[in-house]
Amino acid sequence: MTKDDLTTTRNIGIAAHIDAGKTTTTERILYYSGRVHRMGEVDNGTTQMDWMEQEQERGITITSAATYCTWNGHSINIIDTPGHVDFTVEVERSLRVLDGMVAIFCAVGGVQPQSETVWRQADRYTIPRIAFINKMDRTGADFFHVLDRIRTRLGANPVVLNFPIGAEDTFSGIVDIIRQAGFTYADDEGSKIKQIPVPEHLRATLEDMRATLFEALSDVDDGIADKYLNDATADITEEQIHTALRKATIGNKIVPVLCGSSLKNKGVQKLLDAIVAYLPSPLDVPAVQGIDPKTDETTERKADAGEHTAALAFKIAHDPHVGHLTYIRVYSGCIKSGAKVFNVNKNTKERVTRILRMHANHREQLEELSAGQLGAVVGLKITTTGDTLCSENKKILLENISFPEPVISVAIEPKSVAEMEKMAKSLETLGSEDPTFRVSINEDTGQTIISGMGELHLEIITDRLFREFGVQGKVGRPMVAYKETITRKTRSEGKYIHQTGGRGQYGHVVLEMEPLDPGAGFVWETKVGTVRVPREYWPEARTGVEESLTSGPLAGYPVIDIKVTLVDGSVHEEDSIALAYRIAASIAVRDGMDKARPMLKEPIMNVEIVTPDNCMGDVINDINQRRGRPTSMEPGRGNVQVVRAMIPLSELFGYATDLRSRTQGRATYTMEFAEYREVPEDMQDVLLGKTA
Ligand SMILES: Nc1nc2c(ncn2[C@@H]2O[C@H](COP(=O)(O)OP(=O)(O)OP(=O)(O)O)[C@@H](O)[C@H]2O)c(=O)[nH]1
Ligand SMILES: [Mg+2]
Repeated sequence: MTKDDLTTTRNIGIAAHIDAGKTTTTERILYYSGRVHRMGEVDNGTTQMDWMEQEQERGITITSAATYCTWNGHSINIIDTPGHVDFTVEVERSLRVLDGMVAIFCAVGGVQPQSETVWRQADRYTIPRIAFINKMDRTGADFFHVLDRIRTRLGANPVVLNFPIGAEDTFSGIVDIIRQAGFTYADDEGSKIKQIPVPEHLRATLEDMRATLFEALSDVDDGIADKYLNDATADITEEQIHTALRKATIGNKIVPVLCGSSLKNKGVQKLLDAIVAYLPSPLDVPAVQGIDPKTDETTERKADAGEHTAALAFKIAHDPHVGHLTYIRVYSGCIKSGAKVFNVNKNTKERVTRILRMHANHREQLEELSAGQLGAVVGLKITTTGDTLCSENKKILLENISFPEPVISVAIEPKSVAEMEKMAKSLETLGSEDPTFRVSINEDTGQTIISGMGELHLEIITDRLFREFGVQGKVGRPMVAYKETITRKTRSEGKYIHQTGGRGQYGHVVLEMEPLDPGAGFVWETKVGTVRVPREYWPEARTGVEESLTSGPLAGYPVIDIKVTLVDGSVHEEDSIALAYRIAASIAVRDGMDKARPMLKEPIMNVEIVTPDNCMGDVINDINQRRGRPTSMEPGRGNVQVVRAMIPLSELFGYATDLRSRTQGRATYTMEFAEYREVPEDMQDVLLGKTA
């Protein structure tokens, strides 16, 4: 890829709340760009992007799908992500490797909870973005209300580039602020666009919006600032506006806002124009940073095909035709078909046998992938999600992708003993695709337990297990995935001395354990001299600690939010060996746990309920009954209230049905994981079987 090719490349993600219209918009993008010749519809299961059986049946996206198109001489790689909160990991890993994002909002629903979540994710990765207010044709559509919510709820600086002519069933086109013209659609397909003068009643709005635009651009462009302050905005050229908009968007100073109705084929071409005009190319984003594993120092790689190779594996999938696929983003250098790459995390080389450009579940063979490109490779067997691939003679370790802990589990039982092996193998395959899915064995009952992000997540996994992998078995009822933690700081000692004839085994450590704030996970520190405990045994001690923490003292749940410090220990001149330090550390943990007052922790969910005014009292009472705590209430649009609350997940099973019957089906809710919090003592006793 030449520099010119990179300048005209866009790697973008489409993210939003469930049902906002991401997939529909992507399908329209593919159609208008000439990539496909028939529009796919979510509602009759004919989309290119939602190709999994489960996706087509349910009309929702489950796994992010990559595709590719060209527009105005630019190549656009697009990842369509799912909106359902159970699959948020798909958004996380996509944003990690993309340069820009299109956030889609429903013109009726506005800034819904999951739109806020993906917005915060994009903030974390400082990803420049465009907002597209979709569904302008729906009853209740209100462009300016959503615009206001983007400003207030997301704290963004939205700058309108086009606004609707009409709304709901009179939505007929858009006013382009920059060109100061209206555009309407002469056919249902939205391909024949007609330019019209701006309707008289929208002229004042146009002037307002232009003033806001120039004010925002004045911050990044002195030329525009000058003309704006001197009332000479008529002299500002379209070219100047585009340049300043691009700069401001890439600098994350503003968010361009567009509108349309993807389903009714309006506004999508303008969105494509904006993607090309304002979202960054791989050359516009900062060089990727990583660690040089030799020196532990920060280093970087520029988006340049001539540099040493650096790429990140962000997704594993199993394709029925080509088998194990590893999706990668190449940041620098180039990866060639048939060549070997070095996996830094696994410290080994692997051969890339084929390179593919994916279009949902179709593929096109490529000879190489170079800096700034996304693609899928075949042949990598041990590479997992988050691993760095690079040149062996110039290594770099890119930051891994972080994934949330599963909060819910179910037991699954194969129909017969013969099915057991098949099930275990299939679960392993599913687990390698999905880092938020875990498999474990309950030590007491011998049952296989699968854990994940929510009921839907586990439902899809078991459905795939039965249908795609042909396993026969049954699924238990969902259970909360509890965790354990400690509440008191302790110091404990572990000694492992083993004498058997020849050389003995000696390991000795002293550990300090202390509780951390919710969400902190596991932190390890070493505060010991290398004479007391030689450096080579430190990683062993850590491994021993981590292994012991996978099963807590109360009921065998993983221990979280804990800091363990190696503070002391000793060596034996002849007998000290690595393994003994690992065992000593686990003895110290086991011993320390009991003194550290362990507690159970349970997942707490952020729940947002949209309820009719007159059901509000009932809804709040019910939240309290469920050990929940309302955190805010505000009037929504129409006669509804938006109630936010934090409620333990264990109290939310069956909530959908309950809420429906309480409000005659008029309230809706969404929830997402907030944090793990200690279980009240009396409940804990019940859970641990201490009281009847
Ligand atoms: N009225 C109207 N409906 C739309 C529009 N865009 C999409 N829809 C409908 O909204 C529903 C959801 O559309 P999708 O494109 O699947 O939404 P999504 O954001 O991909 O949903 P998830 O991937 O499941 O999060 C479907 O029934 C679409 O037909 C629109 O512009 N107007
Ligand atoms: Mg979708």
